[in-house]
Amino acid sequence: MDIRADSRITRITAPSTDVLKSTCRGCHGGCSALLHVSNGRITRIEGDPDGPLNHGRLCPIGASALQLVQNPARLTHPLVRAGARGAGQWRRASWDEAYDIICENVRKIWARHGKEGIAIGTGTGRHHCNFVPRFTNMMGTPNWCEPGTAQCFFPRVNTMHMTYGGMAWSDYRGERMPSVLLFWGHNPLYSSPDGEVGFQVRDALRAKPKIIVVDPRRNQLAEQADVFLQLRPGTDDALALAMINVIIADGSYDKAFIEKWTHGFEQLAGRVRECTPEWAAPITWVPAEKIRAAARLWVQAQPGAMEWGCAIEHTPNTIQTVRAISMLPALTGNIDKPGGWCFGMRGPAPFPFLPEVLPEEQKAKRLGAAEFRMLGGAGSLVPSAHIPAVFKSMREGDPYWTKGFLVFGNNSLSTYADARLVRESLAKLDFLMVADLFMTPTCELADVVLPVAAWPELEQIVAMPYFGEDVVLAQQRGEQVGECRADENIMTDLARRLGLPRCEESPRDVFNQQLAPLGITYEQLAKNGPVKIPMKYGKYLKKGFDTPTGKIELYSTRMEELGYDPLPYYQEPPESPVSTPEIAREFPYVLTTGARLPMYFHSEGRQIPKLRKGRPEPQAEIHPEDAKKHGIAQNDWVRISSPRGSMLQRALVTTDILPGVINCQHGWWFPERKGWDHGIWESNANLLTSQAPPYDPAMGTYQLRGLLCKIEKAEAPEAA
Ligand SMILES: Nc1nc2c(c(=O)[nH]1)N[C@H]1C(S)=C(S)[C@@H](COP(=O)(O)OP(=O)(O)OC[C@H]3O[C@@H](n4cnc5c(=O)[nH]c(N)nc54)[C@H](O)[C@@H]3O)O[C@H]1N2
Ligand SMILES: Nc1nc2c(c(=O)[nH]1)N[C@H]1C(S)=C(S)[C@@H](COP(=O)(O)OP(=O)(O)OC[C@H]3O[C@@H](n4cnc5c(=O)[nH]c(N)nc54)[C@H](O)[C@@H]3O)O[C@H]1N2
Ligand code: SF4
Ligand SMILES: [Mo]
Repeated sequence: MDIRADSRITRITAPSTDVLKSTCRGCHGGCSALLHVSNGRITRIEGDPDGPLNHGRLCPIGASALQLVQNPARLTHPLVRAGARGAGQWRRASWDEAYDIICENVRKIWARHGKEGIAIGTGTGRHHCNFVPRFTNMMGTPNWCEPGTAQCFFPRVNTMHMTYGGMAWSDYRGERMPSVLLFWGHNPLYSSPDGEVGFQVRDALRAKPKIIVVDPRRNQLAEQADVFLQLRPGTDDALALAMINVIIADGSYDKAFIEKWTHGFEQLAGRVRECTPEWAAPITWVPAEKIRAAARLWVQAQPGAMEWGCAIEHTPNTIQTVRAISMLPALTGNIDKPGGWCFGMRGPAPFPFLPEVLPEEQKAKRLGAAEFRMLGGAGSLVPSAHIPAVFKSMREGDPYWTKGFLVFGNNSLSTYADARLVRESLAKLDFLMVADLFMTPTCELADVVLPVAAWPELEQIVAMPYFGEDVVLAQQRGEQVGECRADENIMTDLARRLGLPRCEESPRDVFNQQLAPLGITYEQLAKNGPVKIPMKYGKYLKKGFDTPTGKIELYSTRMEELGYDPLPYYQEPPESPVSTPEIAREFPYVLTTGARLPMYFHSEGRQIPKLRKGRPEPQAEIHPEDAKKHGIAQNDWVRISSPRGSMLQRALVTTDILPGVINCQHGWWFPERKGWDHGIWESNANLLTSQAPPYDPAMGTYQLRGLLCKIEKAEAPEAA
């Protein structure tokens, strides 16, 4: 069917033809896009040649955005459950009726269980990600969560604030490109973002820098690398400590910079003294001489930029791993210098999260915050609740009941660890609301489902990079599909009906508050295009670093104050051939999950023909030696099992993966399948993962990579 002929797509009153300058948010966003609009319909979406970050390019997800907006499977009006939960029976409701039902249920839960009886859920950095913690504060509940936060980006942000007093980014904007690029558990050519960084990295690679890659898989970057450290998943902490050991033992660090601008170098040197490459080699499976070569190349080829990804945030030693890696740029002194690691210019005002409207006694009830203080307490920039604690409170009422869950954009059964436990938890709720673009398996479990606007159908401002904010861009509204509404507007509508504090402020008011320091309004930004704030280097020379000592804290006084180890250390993953040899006898392979694919954003995109064509089925990477042992041939179905569960993916037999390691894709479900679960129990990586302790002591992170598994050849699943 021609999806553009879909009659449910209605028109908005707009000039008969127009080209709107907008910003793609198919990922965390930042690529400038032109929306060609004719008679209220978008007819084409293309990269904006004037885009300061992408210069006209779009990745496959951005380039297929029209198939997202005008997809026949879109939710187009509110739905209210008309049968048992999960029975797939729905009736169409007006927005008024849907809001009435939501507010009635919220008030009932407030009366019985207090404001903390409601938790707010969301997903990773989409257009509305800042509005969610804001709405949570307005709702008077301390609890919001998303499957990222403790597992994604915030460990880097919070650790960088402890260590450097701010988030640093690789500098691709100055008079020179980096001479060495270190890609640590990060493949921006596929994952592009955290923003549009992928395109900037492509440009930086043209200047032929030296390349160091730390990854268990030989990805496209590793193929070009000068040094490729192919490590055992989950051992990045040991590797980083060994690299620091080499730089200190060689005496090749920038002595003047270390002396003047860092705190605790001697203590760090003491901590890593025994962490030689020979110590790290058997832990990481990386030969000692390669670790030395990488550390030396990093120092010699400066200025260097580091690109690090979520792979280092998917273990229970996340914070100390991130801390250790974060020190490599400091040791060379190439901080806030052209082609190095730089702090952003932070043009807009800080987002008004409104922590001030949440009463202190409510803050004190944030689930998990007392224990995980870098996630939910004083060590966090945007405090959130501990995921396992939220689900436990749904199941057991411990320490109190969470009875309502309002979800704005998350397919909970797909991306939280331990999908079965998530289902069990959601089943105990009195009320579940899910706002989404499509009828996901998680929506199918809800009481009310709200249809949301996709990025080309809404207004927003986006400042890139996150917590750097040098470039400020506008999203514009090109089309109205059905009765879809933007999440920001839904939150505002609900806030007004419930009489919440600051509900009088519209999303536009918030955008204008953010833009006030730039002296422009949303309208001007949308009309005139992105604002780029010129980079100033060496900002610390005047004001020091924004830490208690005014220096880069190799020894973190803030972490010490919060009760955590002020120096980084190695910890063996809790389930591994070393920690649990008895489990490894049955589950001999090290499992990693979720390495990004260019065509899918987590559990999204399976409905989009252009994208699905590229990867129609789930795949797991297996080394030929390992495949042979189990009689597994290319493209065979394989059952992958962990001590928690099992699932099926197709074998992608490749020498690109380290022998002994299995990498499986995450996010799989099959929107085309009938039945409420749409195949969510078949190929879901999070049937193998766990929400059980141990967690990262500071951040509460659970483990998505570096677990144990076994593989066997399997029959094709019936539905496939
Ligand atoms: N197309 C697309 N882009 C995305 C996303 C998406 O789903 N699709 N998701 C977005 C989100 S929320 C995030 S957090 C980012 C993530 O994007 P990245 O940070 O790039 O993370 P991944 O692609 O998950 O993993 C990067 C690399 O880490 C490797 N890896 C796996 N385990 C380990 C390990 O234990 N140690 C090390 N050192 N490496 C390991 C993988 O092989 C992979 O090559 O991407 C964002 N961009
Ligand atoms: N095993 C394993 N699990 C992982 C990961 C991994 O690597 N391995 N990665 C983790 C990481 S880093 C992250 S960040 C999380 C990501 O997890 P999430 O960001 O929660 O991703 P999804 O579960 O795909 O949920 C996103 C849902 O939002 C909907 N959606 C898209 N745009 C909008 C919108 O504008 N508004 C609303 N209301 N809905 C929208 C989509 O249709 C989809 O159903 O997953 C984590 N889970
Ligand atoms: S990288 Fe992200 S912002 Fe850029 S086109 Fe792709 S999905 Fe859109
Ligand atoms: Mo993420």
